[in-house]
Amino acid sequence: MTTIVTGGAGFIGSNFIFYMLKKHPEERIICVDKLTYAGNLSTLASVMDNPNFRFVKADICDESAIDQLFVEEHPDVVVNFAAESHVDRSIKDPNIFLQTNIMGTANLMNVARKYGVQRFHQVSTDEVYGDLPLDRPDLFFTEETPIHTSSPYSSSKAAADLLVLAYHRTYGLPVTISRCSNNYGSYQFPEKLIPLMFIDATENRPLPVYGEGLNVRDWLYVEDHCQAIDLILQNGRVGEVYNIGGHNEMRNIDIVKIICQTLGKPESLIEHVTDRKGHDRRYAIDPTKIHNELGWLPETNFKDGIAETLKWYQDNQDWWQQIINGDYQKYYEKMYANR
Ligand code: NAD
Ligand code: TDX
Repeated sequence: MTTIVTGGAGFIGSNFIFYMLKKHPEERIICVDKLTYAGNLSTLASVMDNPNFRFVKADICDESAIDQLFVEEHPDVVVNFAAESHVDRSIKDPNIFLQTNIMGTANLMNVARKYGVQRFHQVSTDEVYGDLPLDRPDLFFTEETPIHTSSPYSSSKAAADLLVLAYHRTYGLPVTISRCSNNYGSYQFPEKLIPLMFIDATENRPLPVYGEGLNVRDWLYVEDHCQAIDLILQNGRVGEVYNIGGHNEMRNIDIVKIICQTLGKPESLIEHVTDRKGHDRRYAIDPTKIHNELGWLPETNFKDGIAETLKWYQDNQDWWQQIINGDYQKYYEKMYANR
């Protein structure tokens, strides 16, 4: 069995590669990654010498590179993590999101159709459902919830999902889609809430909470997401969408306070800044389908997962120092100055 994992030098893709090489050591994994600002080859250092692993630097939009790879590797499965993934960047500059997230997915599927695969799995997001009101804790996203996006990022992911389903219906491509809630864990790029607040707090800088900080996200430990995708690859029904989430809703402000407490930093570092444009209020996944059909349940509770994650960032300063010493400072200036 040979699986192509796109975007494997990023946060969730790298964790998925580690998970798969450990869980299925007999299977071959080919990581395809363009190494954008979010991709980091050092993340994959521990598996580079594994004979069942190969890294290929390529853009998923590059038809000839992807075609050539299929000729060389005859993959059975494609798992598409590669994407522009940060909502704030999509608000500043949407175009690359349309290119990678929509055209890149179409390009991968065109090549997969040409050579044939057992499965094309699209890693999607709960953000395609839009948001839920804060005063209706009884409402959740199911797989039947209409697509109703807010940001250029979520719209590009929704467009890709529709294309994936169309390739199944029109061409019979054997697809599955997973729509997961917010992930946290090791190797997450520090533009996202938890690692960003960890680094700012560590360096005694202001913690920029958007608006009142009352927006709610449904947090899932990254390894639980990886396990769910593995189950979908093994036993998921072709043509189906599976929501992934662990009923762990938290307000942003409470996450930031946990980070302050864990690091022994004062909450006076918290600074309420101008809200994100079009900011989704609440995400909350109903994971009944994946639980009933595939027996999936998250294994890591938030208390343990966040402690583990913050410890990982404390123990792996080299990993994030390398990032914040590069273009990251310019990004931070652009995104947070005068906010
Ligand atoms: P990330 O930004 O950390 O990693 C994305 C990776 O894709 C990087 O390694 C980058 O170099 C690579 N990439 C970008 N454009 C590429 C291209 N054109 N060709 C090849 N590689 C390219 O993202 P992440 O947080 O790991 O998210 C992975 C996937 O999971 C995305 O599809 C995202 O939409 C989805 N998702 C993320 C979350 C979350 O909480 N982070 C939740 C649900 C779904
Ligand atoms: O500096 C910040 N201050 C702040 O208050 C940042 C970076 C974020 N926030 C808020 C905005 C959100 O309500 O924290 C919440 C989480 O923000 P992000 O980490 O940017 O994640 P989110 O926008 O919820 O999207 C994430 O989950 C779904 C991933 O980035 C997406 O790729 C995924 O699809």
